[in-house]
Amino acid sequence: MLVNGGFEDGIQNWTIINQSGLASTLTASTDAHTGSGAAQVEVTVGGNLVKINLTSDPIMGVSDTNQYLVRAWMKADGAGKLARFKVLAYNDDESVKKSRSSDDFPLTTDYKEYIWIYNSTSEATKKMEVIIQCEQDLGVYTFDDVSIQKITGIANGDVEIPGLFNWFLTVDNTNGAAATMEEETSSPYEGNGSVKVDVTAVDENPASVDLLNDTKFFVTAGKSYLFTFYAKGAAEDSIISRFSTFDATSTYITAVDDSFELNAD
Ligand SMILES: [Ca+2]
Ligand SMILES: [Ca+2]
Repeated sequence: MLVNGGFEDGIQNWTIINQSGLASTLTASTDAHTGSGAAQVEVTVGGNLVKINLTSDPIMGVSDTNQYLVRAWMKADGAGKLARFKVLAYNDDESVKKSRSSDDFPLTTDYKEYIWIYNSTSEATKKMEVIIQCEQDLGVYTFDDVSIQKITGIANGDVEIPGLFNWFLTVDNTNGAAATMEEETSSPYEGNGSVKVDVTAVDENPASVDLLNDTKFFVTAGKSYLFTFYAKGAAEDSIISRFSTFDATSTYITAVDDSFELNAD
């Protein structure tokens, strides 16, 4: 969705906006993560994290409410210097409809990928911008491979985004159930990641330990939806899958359950 997010065309399609007396310069760099181009911002008057904005060209035709995955490879000339993501969504009359920001990321002096899920939960918007803010400290910040993509279906269903984004474990320990969740990289079905649930105490209720993906998307009554996953476990372990639906006010409507016996593969 972003044009020139990899900075292979220099700094085309990107603008640096300095506010309130702060100062920085944006230049093309060859210190790339991939390809041969990156973007470098040198902050010469800093002191406020939100006043210098590396801003993308507007993304037009964004017409629905969704979740978006924002990612970038970033580094700084000193460890601990901060950067964060921001998305601005606009009304038709160009006024800002919604502004949302990620947590602050302390950067390192080597390239590392930073990831944020932007929830476009407001009404539909026609235009939005992706911004990187990086101006608390003076110095040089380098960026490459900035992207934003709409999450369709179940977000992070393949568990390839590091950090178990979108996955939650809920444990009802009223009758003694206990379990933990962790990222498992040693034996994924595909790729590099999977999610492992370690049930350490059981009760008689299969709903006491729930592995939950929090993606919300629109479904249409009367249509069929295919819900698939890969799972393994110890002998005689069994699981129940559940696909839940809610109305527009997040009130629970119904759920479809299925049960499966697992094996070790
Ligand atoms: Ca590049
Ligand atoms: Ca995987």
